[in-house]
Amino acid sequence: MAVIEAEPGAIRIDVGRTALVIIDMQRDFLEPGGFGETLGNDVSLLAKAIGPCKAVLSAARAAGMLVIHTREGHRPDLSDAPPAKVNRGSPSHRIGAPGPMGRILIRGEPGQDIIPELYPIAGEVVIDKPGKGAFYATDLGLVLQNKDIDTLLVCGVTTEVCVHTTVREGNDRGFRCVVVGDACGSYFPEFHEVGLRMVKAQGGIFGWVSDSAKVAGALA
Ligand code: TIU
Repeated sequence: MAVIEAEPGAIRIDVGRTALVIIDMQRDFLEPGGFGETLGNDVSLLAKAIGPCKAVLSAARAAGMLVIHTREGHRPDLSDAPPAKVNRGSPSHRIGAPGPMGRILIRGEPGQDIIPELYPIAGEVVIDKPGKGAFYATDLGLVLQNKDIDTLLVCGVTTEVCVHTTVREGNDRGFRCVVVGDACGSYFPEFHEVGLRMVKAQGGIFGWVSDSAKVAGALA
């Protein structure tokens, strides 16, 4: 058992029933020269989350916790990509178009893979997801059920998009979700701040918000 200091209140976790879920820490979203930067985003805003993610990942590995990494991406033939998603934005920046690190958001391309700093090791689960939420059209729920998980520690990018959608999905499925605030990031700082506030408002309507030092300290 461990107690994590968080808002709106401390949460007691069973480490054996808790999973660390790292959302979409992919090269195309985070690295200078990647697709995210090509769109005009300041990727340093996301890079701030790498150190805190690494600290939580190290603590989770040391504690023997289940670690799950997700990657947003699609099949090369785009058969799992909704036309409404593919047709968004200018043609040169669409899913499947050639990008600076391979075809944009296509599984198997270098840019779609996880950044080296947080690369999965043997025994960790990698979930390829076609949507924003990590539960949608994936076997994440099955993995969590089989491992008897009741609590998720959630990190990654971006706070208001894929992190938020996953937390909302997890909350509706009965999982207690603890968002590690400084281990998340957004291209829009105000969305990051408000996104975190939305999780913990109303007595923790979607879950809890903590930070990497508190989580790592609780797992030590
Ligand atoms: N992983 C994730 O959040 N995917 C996005 O497309 N995020 C944006 O903020 N665009």
